[in-house]
Amino acid sequence: MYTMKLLLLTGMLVLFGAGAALAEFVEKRYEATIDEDGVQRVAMEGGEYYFDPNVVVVKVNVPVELNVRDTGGIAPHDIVLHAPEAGIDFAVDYGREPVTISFTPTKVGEYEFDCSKRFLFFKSHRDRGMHGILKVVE
Ligand SMILES: [Cu+2]
Repeated sequence: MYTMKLLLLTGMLVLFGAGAALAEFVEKRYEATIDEDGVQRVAMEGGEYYFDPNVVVVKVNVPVELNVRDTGGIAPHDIVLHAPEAGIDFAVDYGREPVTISFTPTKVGEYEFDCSKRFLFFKSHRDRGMHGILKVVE
């Protein structure tokens, strides 16, 4: 009986460990360049359950166009970033067709974005790995 309990406990620990490993944050970094028309364009994919890139570096006081699209999973996704003090404030749904989000960051700093979706009582998309950082630099 003791052995059974031990096996059960070990199994649960292994499952828990696998779940934690899935949510591990692996950095996919993109440093935006400024196009001839003075806009920094970033193409981003959001899917189950990641953003690619998930670390985006942009210059302060230069307009940004963030093009976000889904890769075609079943779950709907959005991208949310609330930093009005830095001129960045959006919450946008997107699908397979890319959606363009335009803003001009006005303050150097690191701003977190994520997907706010959650299905019923399951873990939120954020907890499953759908989050990232917008780094605004000089
Ligand atoms: Cu999502």
